[in-house]
This record gives sequence, C-alpha cells and structure tokens, in this order.
Amino acid sequence: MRPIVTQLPSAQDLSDQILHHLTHTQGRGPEFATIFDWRLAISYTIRDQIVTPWMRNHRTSRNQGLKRVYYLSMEFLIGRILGDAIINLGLDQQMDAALDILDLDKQAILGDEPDAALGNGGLGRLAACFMESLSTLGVPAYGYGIRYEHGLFRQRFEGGQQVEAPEDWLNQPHPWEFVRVDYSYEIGFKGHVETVDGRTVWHPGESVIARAYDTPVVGWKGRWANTLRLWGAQPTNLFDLHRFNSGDHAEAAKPEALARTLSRVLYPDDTTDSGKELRLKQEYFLTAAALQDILRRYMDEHGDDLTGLPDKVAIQLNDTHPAIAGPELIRLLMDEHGYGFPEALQIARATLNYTNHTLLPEALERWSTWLMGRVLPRHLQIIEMIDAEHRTSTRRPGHVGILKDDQVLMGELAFIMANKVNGVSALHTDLVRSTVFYDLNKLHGEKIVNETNGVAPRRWLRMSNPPLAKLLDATIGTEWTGDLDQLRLLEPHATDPAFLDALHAAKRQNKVALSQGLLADLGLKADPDALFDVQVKRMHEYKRQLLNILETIALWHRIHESPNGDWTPRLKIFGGKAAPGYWLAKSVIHLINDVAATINKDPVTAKYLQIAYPPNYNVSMAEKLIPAADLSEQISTAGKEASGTGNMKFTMNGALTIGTLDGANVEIRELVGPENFFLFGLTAEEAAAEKAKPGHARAAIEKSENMKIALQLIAEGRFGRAESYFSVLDRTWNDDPFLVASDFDAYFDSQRQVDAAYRDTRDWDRMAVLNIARSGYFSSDRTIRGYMADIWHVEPAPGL
Ligand code: 475
Repeated sequence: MRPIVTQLPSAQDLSDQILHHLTHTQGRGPEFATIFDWRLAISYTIRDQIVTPWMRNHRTSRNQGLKRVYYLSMEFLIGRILGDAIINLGLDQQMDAALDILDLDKQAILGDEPDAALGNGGLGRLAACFMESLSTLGVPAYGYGIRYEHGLFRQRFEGGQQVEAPEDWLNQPHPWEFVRVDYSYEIGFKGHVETVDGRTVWHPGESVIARAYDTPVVGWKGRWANTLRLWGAQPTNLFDLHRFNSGDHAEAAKPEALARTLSRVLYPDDTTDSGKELRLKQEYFLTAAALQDILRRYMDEHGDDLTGLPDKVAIQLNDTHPAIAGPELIRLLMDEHGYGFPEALQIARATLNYTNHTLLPEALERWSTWLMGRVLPRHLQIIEMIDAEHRTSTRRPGHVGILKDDQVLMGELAFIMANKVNGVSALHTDLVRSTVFYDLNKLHGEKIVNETNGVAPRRWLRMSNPPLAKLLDATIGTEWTGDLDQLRLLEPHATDPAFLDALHAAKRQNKVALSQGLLADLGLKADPDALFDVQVKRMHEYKRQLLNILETIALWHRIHESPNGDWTPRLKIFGGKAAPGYWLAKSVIHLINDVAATINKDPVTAKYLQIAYPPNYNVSMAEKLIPAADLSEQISTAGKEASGTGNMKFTMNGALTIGTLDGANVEIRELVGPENFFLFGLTAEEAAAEKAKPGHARAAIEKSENMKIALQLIAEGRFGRAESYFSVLDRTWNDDPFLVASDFDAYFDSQRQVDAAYRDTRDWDRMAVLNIARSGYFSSDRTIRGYMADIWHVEPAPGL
C-alpha cells in the first residue's frame, strides 16, 4: 500500500470550506446564519475530510480481500460527533484558527449538536468506543445497529421526580449520515412455513424494508474510517391506494405503521427484560438486515461458495439481543443457499461470537416459544434443530439446552452458536464460567475467554479534558493519545512539586467550569475547592445510589452534631436515568432530590456539604463531570457490575476511586495500587453468603448507628413525606437484596478516610498522578487488540 500522505487543510482552507458549505449546502449567507447553520457548515467541512480515509478503507478492504469484523448491537451510544472528529483528524488547532477568522464561538457550536443517544448505558457506550478503536487500529469493520428516531428519553425533574419526554434528535438534519437507498433488504415476520419439494419455504405474513444509513467513524490521526450502518425501517409498499380508495383506511396504513414503530424507539430498559413482541421484532430486524448485507458483500467479493465465510467474516453479538443471528444465518444458508443443516450449523458457529454483559437473572433474555413461533416460525424450527443437535452431540439429553419450560433461552442459544463467548472483566468472566454458564462451560471448556472493557482515550481524555491533555502533552509528549501505556512516563513526576501544582490547577480549572454550569443550570453555588464526589450511571438498585445518599444523610447528621468540627467540604454529584417502569429506582431519584433540596438550604452545613443532581445525564454531561471529579463512586454490590466503564474514565482523568471489589474495579485497584484506591465492602463470595442469611438486612441495620439515623430521618419526614419513599424503606428493612445495610458502615468509614486523605492536597494529587499513569490498560485499543487476537483472528489493514 502507498504510504499515507495526509495533506491537512490550513485554517484558511477550513474557513473557506465552511463558508462554501454555509452558502451552497445550507443556503444561507453569513449575515443571516444561525448557530445551527454554522454547525452544519462546519460538520460538512469536517465530513469532507473523513471521506478520504473512508474511501481508503473501502478500496483497500475490497481490493485486498481483507477479513472484516461486524459488530451487531442494539445500541450505539455515540454522543456528539463533531468535536471527536476534529480531534481525530488532527485539525483542532486549524479549526480553532478558522473559527477565529469567522468570529465563531467553538463551545457554542459544539454544544449545539444533539447527542446521538441510541443506547441506554454501558453496553451502548462500549459499542461506540469499540467503533472508534477499530478505526484507530485500522481494522476493517462495520457496526450494525438501528437508526432509532427517538433515542433514550430526555429526563427532567418535577417535584423531585423523574419525568420522561421523548428525545427527537432526528427532528433536524443529521449531517453525518449518508442514506444508501441501494442497500435495502426486505425483512419478514410471522406467516407460515411449508415444505415444497423437500425445501422449506417461509412465507412471512408481514414485512418491512430495512434501509441503510451510514455514518463514517474516523480513527485517531485520520488514517482509517469504518462505517456505522444503522437500519431505518420503511414500509414495503408505500401506501395501498387501492385499499384506501375502497374505504379500508386502517388496513391501508398497516405497512406504514409497522415500519414506523420498528425503528421508532429505543427500549429504555437497562438490564431488565421487557418481554415485548416489538422488542423481538426490532432484534430480528437489525440482525436479519445485517446478515443479508454481510452475505451480499461476501459473495460480491468472494463468490457464491459460503463455506469460506468464517475466513473473511467475524461477527460479534453485543449481548444476546442479536442472538437470533444464529438461527437466521442457518436459515439463509439452508433455505436460500441450499446448504444442509450440519454444514450451515458449522459455518454459522465458526462465524459468530457472543459477549455477555450481565449476570442479573432478570436481564437474561428469554422468549416464550409461543411468541417466537408466532413472530419467527421458521426460526423456532431451526432453534429446535440446534437444541436437538447440541443435546445429541454432547450426549447429555435433557441436560442443558436452549428450550426449557416453553421458553427460548437466548443466552444458551448465543453460547451454543458462538465460536467464542466472552465476559467483560476478569471477575465477571470467572462468574460467567461458575454461575450462568456453569453447565455449558463444563461441556465447552475452551469457549469462554475474558476481554476486559476499555474506553476511547481520544474522547474520554484528549477531547473532554483539554487542561489535562495539554499538561500531558507538555510533560510526556503527545503519543499517549494513540498508545495509552505511555501514560506510565508520568510516574516519575508524581514526586515533582511543580508537576503536582500543574495537575492540581488543571483539575481545578475543570471544577471551576463545572461549578459555573451548576450555578447556571441548578442555581447551586459550588465551592471549587470542595471535594467533588461523583456517581454517574444508570439508576439501578445494584449500583447502590441508595447507599450513597444514605451515607450523605448520616454525614449531614454528624456535621449537625458538631458544626464546628473539622469537616472536609464536599460536593456530592449524582447523575443518571431510571427505566420508566422501574419504580424503586425512581423513588431513589425522588429521595436524592428531596435530600438535596433540604441539605442545600441548610445554613449550618452549607460550607461542608452540597448535593447536585443535574437532570438528563448523557454522554455530553459525562464529558463535563468526569474531568471535574476528585472521587469516583463505584459502589455496586460485589458480583453484580459486569465491568463498568465509567470507573475507567474517572481513573484516567485523575479521580481516585471509592469502590467495592466488583467488575473492573478489581483490575483498576491492582493496577493503580491498593494504596491509591479506597476499597470497602463484602467480596462477591461474601456478599452471596450474606444474602443467603435470613434477616440479614434488619441485623445489619441494628448494628449500624449511622444507618439507623439516616433511615430514621427519612421516616420522620425530614426531606419530604415519608410515604413517597415507602417502597425504598420497606425494601431496605425487609429484603435489601443488594446489601446496602451490610456494607453501610464499611462505606461510611471509607468515606471518612477519603475526607482525611483529601486534606493532604499534595498527597492526594500524588495519588491522582499514579491513577492516571497506571490507567493505560483501560484504553479500548487494548481491548480491541484482545478481541482481534483471541476471538476474531483479524489483522489491521496493511500499512496501518
Ligand atoms: C454492564 N444493558 C456494565 C457494560 O460491558 C458493563 C441490557 C438490556 C437491555 C438494554 N440494555 C442493557 C446492559 O446490560 C448494560 O449496559 N450492561 C453493562 O455493560 C459494558 O461495563 O457493567 O452493566
């Protein structure tokens, strides 16, 4: 391959092109242009630059017949694109200068872009980081997802309670996508199956068209760009005029209605299974469109013999959501391409891999055979064949299988159809082996591998934390951005007072900026020198935001007892959405907001304790909060958080962690050193034992003065009517499945150690340096290299 010569445009070039797009694409003269017009003109200008590496990918991959990775995910939580693209293209300085020439405010422009919130939380954000790392490493890859018209709901608070409103990011033109009307596939549902001359034919009862919308994802240094291909649903026949004219208006509109609902909303369910027919249809819609596209491309490039598929195609299933890929690929191979079942099974198994993201039983997908048989009748037949074959070939009839109690177990299906199955942190992978897939692991010992998660350092450090990035560049050079292990070079600076001062100043700059935002948005006056203590993630019982707010209440009480004590000023920041139907999580939101309202106006404690809960936590908010954090709250019940990825972002940005031995916390602590991490709480094994003890909650509460006080203050109505959070109180006293009570004292004590440590600024900053310096392992580039070597067996394109 020819060496890549990238001629970067100058500031003047950029400003010319922006004006060109403003006039010729937006159709506006500069004197009439709004922020929106300018943002689109700038986005098109940047998009023009991405097209070069994008075409390079297409030509190289096709001409050289390279193996490709296909990442199938129901969620891609990409957030804003413009700022990240500017940085990856290496155009930040030129763009700053161009915006100066045009007299435009960069923050206003970047802030005008809506978040592409096509995901709920960790799983969707991981998919987005993976897409960026795949491009950074020059691996030919496609992400396949759904182009939801409405991403995750917008959250606001009314009277302290969560209210959901639809998010309509596509209400305005989305400058990053290219619609591909030529790549459209028909996707069927329902109907019946018949056998004609020994061949099985499925006659779907309804169908929609999946239409491709492509977004290029450019990697670091702008050398390579992969495609995120999102499917939008279109009606098969635009409108049944004949039916309409004969008066059957509702029937005429049916195909349109089906199409619209399919790609309309993202299920706002994080780790709870909704069990809805529409969800199953969405999962099949994504998977079937992706597989047709993959086979078409393979046959274009390599001919009709599909036995070679596994040599050129590696498919990754992001959790079980696209697990119908197994039966669908077999169906295509058998019914459309004439292969026999054994051969089809073998090809499919050599091509597919599955990542597990959760052990929570309620999040493991299962569909009733009744529903599966109705929506996907042919697939149910194939699932029965896979199940029977597995039982026979493992000689364990009746042992483990996919079909159980009239249900299709999607985890088992994904496992059995996968070449490799992976967990997302060392602890999680161990638990995958020893719990959910205990039996299957015994049968297929070599199948499960670990790939600890990671995050993209371009977005989560260079872009979101300019003060720190600048300091790193000045201290260790710029190579860390593409090789995060180089952060190790910082270690010697941990004892350099000048460097520690500079690091402290960088953090403070982020805290000042955040404080200004909190004042503007919430009217909260934050002290930038207080300890910024941040817990941001989906609201879920196992993540234990309740533990955090109860500790806050107990601390507030203690400060009241000795208001002249030597307290360490703290700002507690919460952020996160609850699934709309998850009542308990919503009551915790209500409680946090009510506690915040009371504590924030208490003059006695004001200088020591404040609480902020900005609504509508999303990727863009994370980009502001994480760089400003001193303390990262990673306090899930051990054994419940598969990995966590927020925890990695905080560490990289110089926050210290207070956390349990859960998910990737275990690896973070080992790497940064136990002395630079605030550990507390039961281990996964101890937690399981504790939970099995009858009356564990009550016993633990009786033992803990601080916990009792916190619960009592709530019950007394100090923060609002106690009935509002009755379900939370009742559950804590009587059930407490996530062991808030059992871990309470350990957490409270650990927080007091944090207080003491924070008072020694020098030492705290030294620990922060060591956290940053030792966080290189958590780059998603490292994770992707692991998948490449252990699972996909792919190489970067030559020359990259
Ligand atoms: C884990 N989402 C984190 C992260 O591996 C982990 C489930 C059902 C329906 C819709 N969304 C989901 C998840 O299960 C999820 O986000 N899991 C998370 O995956 C990436 O770091 O520990 O909870």
